[in-house]
Amino acid sequence: MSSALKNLSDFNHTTIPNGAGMRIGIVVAEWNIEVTGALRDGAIKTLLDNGVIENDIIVKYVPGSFELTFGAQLLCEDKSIDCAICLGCVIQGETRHFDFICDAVAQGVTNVSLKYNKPVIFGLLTPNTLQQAQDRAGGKHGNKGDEAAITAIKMVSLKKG
Ligand code: DLZ
Repeated sequence: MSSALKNLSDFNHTTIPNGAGMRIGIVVAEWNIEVTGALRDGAIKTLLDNGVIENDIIVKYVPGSFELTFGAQLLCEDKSIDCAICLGCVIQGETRHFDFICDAVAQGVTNVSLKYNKPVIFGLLTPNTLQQAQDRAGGKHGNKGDEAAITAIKMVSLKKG
């Protein structure tokens, strides 16, 4: 996996805009909540560390990753929200469920983003094992929630110009 070569929480190589004044929605899948809760916590801490204030972080929950894009759509309908971050974890199983969910989320994130002209961030872990997920949710490869938060700030800054 490419993220094994990169720490998802290492942003030393990049300039991060200040997030003050940005209003960020986060939608969290409840499936694999021990992983997605860690992604959420990482994202919130990273937003706060980079200037977003607590009142401007709106967290919503959906049952599973398949529902992330509808959650993102609800957040994007709110004119005060600049960006939606989708956080989920789909672990490869023995059936094709994995492929259907991952494909639907990837396509749905793109569709919602273009429909509302707002950044929608793809914070979906797609590991083969729970251990690989934990390694990327505050473990040895960092936290994809941190990466999603930095991407959100950068994309809102890009849009605001
Ligand atoms: C059904 C299902 C399965 C098998 N696996 C996962 C998973 O690994 N991660 C996840 O976020 N959600 C999973 N789900 C639930 C679906 O995302 C969805 O909530 C249900 O199919 C209901 O639409």
